Amino acid sequence: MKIFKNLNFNKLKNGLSKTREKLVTSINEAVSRRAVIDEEVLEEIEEILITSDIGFDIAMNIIDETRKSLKSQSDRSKINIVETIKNELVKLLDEHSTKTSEFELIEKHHPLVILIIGVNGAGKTTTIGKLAYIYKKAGLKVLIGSADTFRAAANEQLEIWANRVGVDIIQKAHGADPSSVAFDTLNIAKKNDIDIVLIDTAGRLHTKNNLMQELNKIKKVLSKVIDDAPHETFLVLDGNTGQNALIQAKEFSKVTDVTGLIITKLDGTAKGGSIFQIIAEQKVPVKYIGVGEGIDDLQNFDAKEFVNALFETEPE
Ligand SMILES: Nc1nc2c(ncn2[C@@H]2O[C@H](COP(=O)(O)OP(=O)(O)OP(=O)(O)O)[C@@H](O)[C@H]2O)c(=O)[nH]1
Ligand SMILES: [Mg+2]
Repeated sequence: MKIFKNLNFNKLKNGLSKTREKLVTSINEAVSRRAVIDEEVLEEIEEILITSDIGFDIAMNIIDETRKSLKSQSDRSKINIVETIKNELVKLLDEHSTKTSEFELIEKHHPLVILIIGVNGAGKTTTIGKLAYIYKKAGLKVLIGSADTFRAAANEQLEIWANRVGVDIIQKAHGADPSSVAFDTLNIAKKNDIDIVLIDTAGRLHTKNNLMQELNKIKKVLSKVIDDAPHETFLVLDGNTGQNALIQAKEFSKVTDVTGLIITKLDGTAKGGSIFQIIAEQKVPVKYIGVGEGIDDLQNFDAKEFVNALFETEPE
């Protein structure tokens, strides 16, 4: 199976413009203001990193590593210090990345079942539409299960996406048991030789406890139909919420085994730096990032491409 990557460098670059303004522009200014790169510059950059949602510990760590790295190099040029910081950022993002894509996983699991979770408004439903588009474009047979039976308009919204992409959707009436939608979806997927199943879930129920219990129930039901399903549980986080996204990630991973993260709405925010903190704390790979509302605005996450796009360096 050919591994398919949805990655458009210019789109990524444009999507990250607000974060760039806050982070990279300040770093570049700090560097170009000085004739020599000394400790004072490093401290200034450290401060920029701390105030850019990257988080205190990570900022300190990056500057420490940069300091070390610069000591062992004779080149103390301005370009070199920015390159060193970029390398440290890539290292951090790469530390918990997985190299296995869904396209490899479907060789093992057929259908591959992906559960999409996250708080209300994070971008779950939109992301499912975009994922379905990516998978369909790659030639896979996709089925969507609409297990958000709580929000009145949820079915309709997901149906619009399914129609746009041209994939089938399984849904039940508003208020139906979400687990029964999940159950039906997997059975239908098995019968119809589906490659990938995407299950949408509610972001809000009556109480938070309810939501977590419901997710576990859905998982249990999925595993009744296919032993090891769900094979992936992607947590969708709104990149706009910065620190709040971190808290959500902690809450969800306490009760469920999150296998991948999807960070949405990076196009509308200057808080994109929080992605570094989320990865460092969660130790879970970021699979995709959302850089717009359009069908083609979900990008594969690649540490190097991300940092290059942030710093506007064209890829080699
Ligand atoms: N700009 C931008 N908007 C996005 C992105 N992803 C999602 N959105 C928007 O965020 C809003 C909420 O998205 P939904 O997909 O409905 O979120 P949800 O998690 O399914 O929400 P609930 O069903 O209420 O739990 C919509 O208006 C989307 O268009 C993104 O990457 N960029
Ligand atoms: Mg939704």
